[in-house]
Amino acid sequence: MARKKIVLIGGGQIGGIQALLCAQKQLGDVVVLDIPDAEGMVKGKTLDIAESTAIGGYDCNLSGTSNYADIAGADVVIVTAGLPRKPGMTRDDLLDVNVKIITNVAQNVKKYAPGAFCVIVTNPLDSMVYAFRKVTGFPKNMVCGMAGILDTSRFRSFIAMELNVSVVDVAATVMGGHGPTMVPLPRLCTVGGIPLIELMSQEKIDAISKRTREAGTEIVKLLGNGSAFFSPAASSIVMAESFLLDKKRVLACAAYLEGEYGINGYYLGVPIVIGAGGVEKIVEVKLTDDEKALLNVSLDAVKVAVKDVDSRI
Ligand code: A3D
Repeated sequence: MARKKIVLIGGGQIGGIQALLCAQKQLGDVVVLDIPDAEGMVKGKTLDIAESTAIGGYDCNLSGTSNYADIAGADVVIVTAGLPRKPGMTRDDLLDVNVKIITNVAQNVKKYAPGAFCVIVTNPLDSMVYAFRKVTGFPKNMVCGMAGILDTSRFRSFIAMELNVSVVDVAATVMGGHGPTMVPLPRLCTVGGIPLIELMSQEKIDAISKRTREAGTEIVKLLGNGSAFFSPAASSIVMAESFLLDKKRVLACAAYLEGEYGINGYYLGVPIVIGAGGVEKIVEVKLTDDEKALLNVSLDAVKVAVKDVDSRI
């Protein structure tokens, strides 16, 4: 069987780690595409990773390019092209610049890799994945956004740290838009099969939910220049892996909703199943009235950004 082809559009902080993870997991051959000014940078990064494969014993060809013809035949396209946040910025502050970048990327992916499973990572996430799909017109099962896996991973990590238990045993989901209105769902969280609410005080749970909502900003402040990249890279590669290996993982991602959760025509973070068919299923959880209200607040925030996108493309 021929190797799969994974295309990473944007070879910056996240793109570089994604390329390394693809090689280490031997998911397929990797092409990293960036703007012409950054072509040397992506050629250098991919060559550097290629020179590490002998040490790890990973069979993977890697290349860097600024030529979209090189993405032809991609099985997976992951997009991080765009600006990241700086301290003091919200994700929505990026919309103006990033919507232009996503439009350009989407036009080229449509032309050169129309059969790919596309994962968008560029912020503001929920409106950028919407923009990408609007420009490409790709089927909804082939375009989704990475955010919920990261938000859920942050939530799970904080719970594991607090309880001093293995993070592997913490199962959870965070829904909604990727921003301060995201919706951690402690009611659905379990630790080794035991409901979290039986193991932790409500105050602690509230504090961890708040830290989760602000986790991206916490990293932006600490780094001082740019935003999180290790965990976003790992989160997006999980999605590619589930597609390429038909794992059918249940993962919180931004999916296009057409009636699910009473929402129509927007991308929002919900649990989905990713397999060889792309987004194979949207899992509908029965939410309490309070949880539904929080999800709707989050949707309202996404709607504002989507309206902005619609006025531009
Ligand atoms: P950075 O290191 O700046 O890399 C972005 C790369 O995109 C750079 O190498 C640019 O040269 C490249 N680029 C810019 N314009 C184009 C274009 N038109 N075509 C191709 N490449 C282009 O940023 P990063 O890797 O840290 O972050 C990338 C994006 O991911 C940003 O928008 C972040 O806000 C976003 N992000 C999202 C999450 C989510 O959870 C959704 C988390 C962290 C970062």
